[in-house]
Amino acid sequence: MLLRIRPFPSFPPLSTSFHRRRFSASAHVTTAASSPTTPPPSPPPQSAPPLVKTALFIPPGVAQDEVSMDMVLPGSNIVIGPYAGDAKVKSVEFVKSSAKAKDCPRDPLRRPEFAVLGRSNVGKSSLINSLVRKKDVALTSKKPGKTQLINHFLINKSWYLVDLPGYGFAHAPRSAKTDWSAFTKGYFLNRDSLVSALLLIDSSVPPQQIDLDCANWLGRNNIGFTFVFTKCDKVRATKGRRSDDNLKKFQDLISNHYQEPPPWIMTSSVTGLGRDDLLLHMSQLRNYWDQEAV
Ligand SMILES: Nc1nc2c(ncn2[C@@H]2O[C@H](COP(=O)(O)OP(=O)(O)OP(=O)(O)O)[C@@H](O)[C@H]2O)c(=O)[nH]1
Ligand SMILES: [Mg+2]
Repeated sequence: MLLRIRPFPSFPPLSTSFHRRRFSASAHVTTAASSPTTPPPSPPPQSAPPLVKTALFIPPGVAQDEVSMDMVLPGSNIVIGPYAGDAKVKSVEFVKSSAKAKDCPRDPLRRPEFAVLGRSNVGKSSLINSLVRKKDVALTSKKPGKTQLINHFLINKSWYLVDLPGYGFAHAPRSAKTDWSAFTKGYFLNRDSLVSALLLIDSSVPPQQIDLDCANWLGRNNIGFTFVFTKCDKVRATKGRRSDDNLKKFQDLISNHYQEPPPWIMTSSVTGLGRDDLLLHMSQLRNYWDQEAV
């Protein structure tokens, strides 16, 4: 069963409230976890909205009023709950490259899978290598369009990571352009072992409409996803285009579109930022899916 995130049908104008709400939420929920010597923060005004409910991703098995900040993964809005389990990657095997959705592995065990998608060059293959702690399990390149097929990797003989071709790189050579609509959409619409997508967003560039369109398409088709911000090591690297500014702008853009906030997490395949936390988040999605699938 997919963890469904319900989008609103279209994107309203940009709002700047998301970060304020999120950090207020943090202060609010910290109350539950404060030590006895710490003076409690003043209570929110009576009219304050239920902040925790609107900003954090609260997984199955966690009641909203039991959330405390020590349950939130660093650099993310993701609360960790009782379904989180062993997240260590012990083995990885390349299984198959498929040119069409219908050629993807048919697994009699129906082992769960996570699809990694995003614009060309966003860092999909690099993220997979980072998650499995190997340099070249998935092939990476400075040139966009390196991944042209749907590539399945089996992790710990129990679940799959799927590397998908990128979308939307206008300057890619013709040979590197993939008809993402016909190709990858077919995968998403027909893969009943898909637990969730990881939608990668390049934090080193300002928000791109095509990423918002992709998120909206997933939402409209009831495909659960996590926003994974990549290249977060590039914070402050480029003048006027800081990663954390880009990230905030992106979150502002999406903040009003979801009844339940989608999970998001900051990562870097260069420094390993977010790697273990993302694996932990995936373990809770997977374990919940396993239980529901019985
Ligand atoms: N600084 C930095 N560079 C990164 C990171 N992740 C990926 N890159 C670089 O970005 C480029 C593209 O990475 P890939 O992993 O091949 O990107 P992709 O999304 O798989 O690209 P396609 O297969 O073409 O769609 C490479 O030069 C990587 O070294 C990161 O976290 N930080
Ligand atoms: Mg790739």
